Parts: sequence; structure tokens; C-alpha cells
Amino acid sequence: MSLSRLFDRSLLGRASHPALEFEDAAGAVTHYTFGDLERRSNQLAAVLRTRGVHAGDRLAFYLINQPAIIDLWLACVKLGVIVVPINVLYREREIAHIVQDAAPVAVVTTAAQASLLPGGTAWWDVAMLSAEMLTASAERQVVSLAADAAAAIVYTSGTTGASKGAILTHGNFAANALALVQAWEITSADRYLAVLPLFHVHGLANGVHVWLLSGCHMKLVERFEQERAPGWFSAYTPTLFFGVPTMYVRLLELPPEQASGIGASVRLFVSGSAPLPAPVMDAFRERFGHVILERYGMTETLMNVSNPYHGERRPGTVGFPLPMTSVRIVDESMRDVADGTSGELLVRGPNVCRGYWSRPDTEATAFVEGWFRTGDVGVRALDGYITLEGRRSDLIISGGFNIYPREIEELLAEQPGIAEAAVVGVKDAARGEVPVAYVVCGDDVDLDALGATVRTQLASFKVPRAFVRVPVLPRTALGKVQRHLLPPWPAWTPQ
Ligand code: MLC
Ligand code: AMP
Repeated sequence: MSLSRLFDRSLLGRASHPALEFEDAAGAVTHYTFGDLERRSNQLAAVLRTRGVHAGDRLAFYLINQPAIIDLWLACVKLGVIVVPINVLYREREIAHIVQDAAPVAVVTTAAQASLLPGGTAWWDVAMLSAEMLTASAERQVVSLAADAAAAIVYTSGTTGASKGAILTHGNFAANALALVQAWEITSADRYLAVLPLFHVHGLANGVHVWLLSGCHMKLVERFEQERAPGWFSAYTPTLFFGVPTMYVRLLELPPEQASGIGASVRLFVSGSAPLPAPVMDAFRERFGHVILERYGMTETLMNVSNPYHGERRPGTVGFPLPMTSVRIVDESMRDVADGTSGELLVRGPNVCRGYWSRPDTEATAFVEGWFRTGDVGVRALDGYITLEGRRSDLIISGGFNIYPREIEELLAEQPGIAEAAVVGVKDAARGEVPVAYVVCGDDVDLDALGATVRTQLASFKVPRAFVRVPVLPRTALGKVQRHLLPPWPAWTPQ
């Protein structure tokens, strides 16, 4: 069962239909039919075969949104090659871990971005691949695969500081796409405005896959830009928009007449990847005339729970389990709690990843009797609506991007003069949360210089908003840092 068979109803069945338009940062637009995408992916598959890439090999990409990612994804799906997306905001330290762990044949990137890869990383220029494709055979070859064959390894920040690669199978992606198309009533008549990065499952597994499965039309842009968004909405008139809460916060800054104009063309706005504050949902309904549909997912499980398409989309909740997905809420002893009582969410279904790449140790703790431990804490109301209340870990989500404090703390502790550090998430109106670092160091350590150093080594969203000098970190008798006892920021100023 190759995912590619699921996409055939569009790639083959709707070959002559317009499929994709891509607008680059300069505003130039290119158009593709489904037939074009079918041909291009066959040609790229031929190029990859010539370069010795086979089923089961890993191939990474480190690219800003562009059609080449679609070509690459489809070519790899057809060949059974395992794709490893790398966040384009990651820097050498973060990429080194992924490249070392997944051991891809190469990283597909641009000549400019290649300078950010760790020394010695094998990389292929996306422009060269595209040029080679033009003269390659367009003959279709689809490798026959089992549903549990890996299609992608997607790295997700791990509690240990180093991220882990969730192995997502052809079956996982297929189940997710089928569930969403059914639940959100997506058809070939839809027009999807794709602003989410394609290196995360929100943009890839939800966005790209519902487009390819339903055969609707997609407008892809390099990234969400607040200033350009009104123009995209008015010129493209999408019916479908998927975003993270930060994007909705940014859209609320538009003047009311622009907001109601945007609302007029759209059928469905979906939010996920981070909590959507109820006031944002209320303000959006007032300004755009739409009740945003909030859903809940994870890299490891794809989508789990969604508010209903028909019926009440209840603010502050994520709704009901999606078709084929089961959810339990359990206490510390893994016993089911009663409705109305908080507990950890466990998930089971064809959407849940096979495990972590080369990490049998973490698999043992991630699954309990076949149920995946999400680490998210929530409660189910008597009428079934699930509300997420927090997380068991220290995960910070900023603009929909995940940050594990431990990774930043380890980097800070490596810097000269820093004895130790603790990173916490503080509330931010636009991004949900932002990291703030508390560092134990003498007055001779220049905190501005420290910030500049961190900026060169971590993705920009992980760079602490502020560095606060403290004499000591508050700890429990067992030595665990008590983050809640750290002086509040920004009210507190260093002595
Ligand atoms: C931000 N930047 C990007 C980028 N997003 N660069 C390339 N691609 C992107 N998608 C860069 C900017 O160029 C800038 O760089 C810096 O980051 C800050 O950008 P900003 O626009 O000022 O930030 P902000 O207004 O906060 O908006 C950021 C955002 C972004 C909301 C557009 O955070 C975003 O795209 N978030 C989506 C995250 C996502 O897809 N998560 C899904 C995870 S899957 P510089 O150099 O100028 O600093 C998951 C499962 C699930 O969680 O349930 O979905
Ligand atoms: P990631 O590892 O990037 O896939 O992030 C997954 C995490 O994002 C989940 O474990 C949740 O903590 C969080 N998340 C996703 N959707 C929502 C949502 N609608 N509300 C609150 N948190 C969410």
C-alpha cells in the first residue's frame, strides 16, 4: 500500500486539472496541473535512481516552501525512499544531530543554505536536480510497499534535549489524510491557501495530503507573511486555510473591512499545533464571520482530535477523536479517569507512528500496551468534548514551533562563565509563549554577547527573549530545578 496510490485519483484521474500555483517572495507565480506533478515526480524519481537512491534509503530536505518539495515528496513516496524534513530555521548544531541520526544519502538544499550545514554533510543542489529532471524519463515506477513502510522520519524535540525521529509510515499518512478529508468535508472544489512550512506535519500531512487526496487546488507561498496575506486572500479567494494560532493573531490586526472580505470567500479556517486562546476565536468570529475549527495533533500521531465540522466548535476545546483514532485519559497508574477528571491523553490508531528511528529505549516509554503516551494533559466533558490543559513536560510552543528548554540550557551551560541555566516559557500575546533564560554567572559575562552567540547556533524561535542573571537556580531536595520559583519576567530585573 503506497501512499502514491491514494494520490493517483488526482495525479492520474485529474491530470488535466489545475493543481498548484506557487508564488515566490518576489511575487512571481508558476502554475502546475496534476499531470505536470505526475510527470515531474516521475522524472525526479528517475534522477534519484540514477544517483543510486533506493527504497529504504533516507533523503533529507532543508528548503523553504517551494514546488521542488512537492516533486521530492512524490518521487520519494513512489520509490519508497524515506524523507527527512529539516526545519529551515535550524542551524548547524540542530542539523548535525538529525544528519548523524538519520544518516541520509544527501540533504537537498540550495547553494546558499548549504553553507549552514555541518561540515562534511553530503548535499545536493535543488536547482541542479530540477535541471537534470527536465531530460530524465517520465516513465512511472511505483515500488510496492507494505502500509507499515516508513515514508518519513520527522524530528521532534525530545525531552532529553536531542530530538527524536518519529517514523511515519505510508499507512499513517493515508489514515490521516482520509480522516481529515472526511471530517472536514474537503472536495475537489476547494481552494487551499498553503502558508504553513512543509517541513512539519501540519503543512505536509494535513495540507499537502488533503490537497492531493481531494484533488482540490493549492496556492503555495514561501511562508506566512502578515503584510502579503490580505493580497493572497483577495486574489486567490481560498475556501480553506490551515494555520497556527499566531497566524490568526496576526490576521486580527487587519482592518475590519479587509477581514470581512476575507471571511466571505473562505469555507473553513482550521487552527492547531498550539492552543488557540478563546478570546482570539471570539474576536475572529466577530471580525471574519467564522468560527475557527480547532484540532489537536502531534508529529508522532498526526491528527487525533478535532472539533466537528457541523455542530458546535467549542472555544478552548479540541473536540472529539477523529474517525479511526481512540483516545484514553489516564492517571499516573495508567488507569482511566472519569469524565471531568484531568489525566494524560493516550492515543491509538492507524495514525500513530511506528516508533522512533534507532531509539528502542524511548519507544519503551512512549508506548503503554499499544497506546501512545502524548504527554499532554486534558479532560473530557460529559458530552465528549476534550480540553487540553497542559503538558507533562517542559515543552514550550512558540508560534507553533516546539522548543525544549533542555536543548537551550545545554548550549548555555557550554558557554564560558556560565555555571548553569534554566529556560522557561513566558506568555506572549502573538506567539503564545516565548523562551526566557535564567543564567547563573558572574557580572563579567556579557549577556548581549551571549544572546548573539546563541543566535548563531539555534533556530531564531529558540533564542531566549531575555537573559536574566541569577545567583542560583532554585532546586528541590532531589536537585530538580523548580522553574515556577524562578523570579517572574519581565517584572523582575537583575540586580
Ligand atoms: C518564521 N520564519 C520563517 C518561517 N517562519 N522562515 C521560513 N519559513 C517559515 N515558515 C523566520 C522569519 O523569516 C524570521 O527570520 C523569523 O523566523 C521570525 O519570523 P516572524 O514572521 O517575525 O515571526 P512570527 O510573526 O512569530 O510568525 C511566525 C510564523 C511561524 C507563525 C509565521 O512561527 C510559522 O510558520 N509557524 C508554523 C509552525 C508550524 O508549522 N508548526 C507545526 C508543527 S506540527 P529572521 O531571520 O528575520 O529572524 C505540530 C503538530 C500539529 O505541531 O498539531 O500540527
Ligand atoms: P509537535 O511535536 O510539533 O508535533 O507538537 C505537538 C504538540 O503540540 C502536542 O503534544 C500538543 O502539546 C501541542 N498541540 C497541538 N495542537 C494543539 C492544540 N490545538 N491545542 C493545544 N496544544 C496543541
